[in-house]
Amino acid sequence: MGLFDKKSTFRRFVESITNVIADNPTLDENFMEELEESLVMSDIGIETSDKIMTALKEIINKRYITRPERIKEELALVIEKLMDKGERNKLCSDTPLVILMIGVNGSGKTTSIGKLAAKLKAQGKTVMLAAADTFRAAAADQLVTWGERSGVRVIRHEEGTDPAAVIYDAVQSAKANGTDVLICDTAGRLQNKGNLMKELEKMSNIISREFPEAHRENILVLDSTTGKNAVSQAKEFSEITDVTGIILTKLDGTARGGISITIADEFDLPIKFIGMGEGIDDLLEFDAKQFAGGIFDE
Ligand SMILES: Nc1nc2c(ncn2[C@@H]2O[C@H](COP(=O)(O)OP(=O)(O)O)[C@@H](O)[C@H]2O)c(=O)[nH]1
Ligand SMILES: [Mg+2]
Repeated sequence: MGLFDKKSTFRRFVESITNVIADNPTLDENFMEELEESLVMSDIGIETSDKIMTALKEIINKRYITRPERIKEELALVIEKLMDKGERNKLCSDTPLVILMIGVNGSGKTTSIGKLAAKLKAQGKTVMLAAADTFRAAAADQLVTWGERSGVRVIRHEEGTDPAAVIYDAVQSAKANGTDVLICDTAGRLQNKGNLMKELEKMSNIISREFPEAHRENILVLDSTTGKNAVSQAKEFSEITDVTGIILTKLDGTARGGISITIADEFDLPIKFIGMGEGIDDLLEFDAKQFAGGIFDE
């Protein structure tokens, strides 16, 4: 089996392009119009669809492509290019590293932290988690469970305490222990944008002040099943903080895979990992070539 479940992630997209090819014997204007329509109907934003079409037309002209069947292959290459952000697609490998995990409730932050902790540990790194989503006790409990599963320490406080205080303690502990990677869980209450911005800023300032030698990542977690909402969250979070990368979750349970292309292109945000399930091994490093190639993989 390939990267994606053929019944879900890119089903709609692939089916509609297959139909356009079947309905059009030649690569004429009609073909191009129907193709563009397919892109837009598959959760790919207008701007990004435009860009894809322009690139495709260029390739068709340059290489004298005449057979519609060739389009899938070329389309995959265009998508790969849009999503490939080079080194930025990789998680910073320098240590010490502090990762602030941000995103709205339910997007998959805590789960992704658990999976990432296990992955980093398997690479031989020492990892610590900070339960700075102090809004609900259940959130910290959930992180502790993941900590036990992957065998990493979790710093937590009482429910309702200042999340910045958790960050402060976690940073001191990470420094004292020479921890390679500290991953901080946060509460993503986007409905109070001003407050959230202040909270994130405060946490960020504490890390910079107390741990200036640490490398930093601010990773935004987006639930791909929410479609256009994920796109608007990418916009809103990039406005309130410096997002260094994306984890796109639940690609296993959606037919809206097209959203990934829009997010990567429209905001120039590198996808670093994709979530393909709820299990500890279901977080995959993003690779543009493998990803785009996987779309049309039979
Ligand atoms: N199918 C699937 N479910 C996921 C994935 N990532 C997270 N989830 C589920 O989404 C729900 C919310 O995740 P959680 O980590 O609690 O989100 P948070 O509120 O952002 O911390 C949980 O039921 C997770 O098991 C994924 O990649 N695939
Ligand atoms: Mg959580």
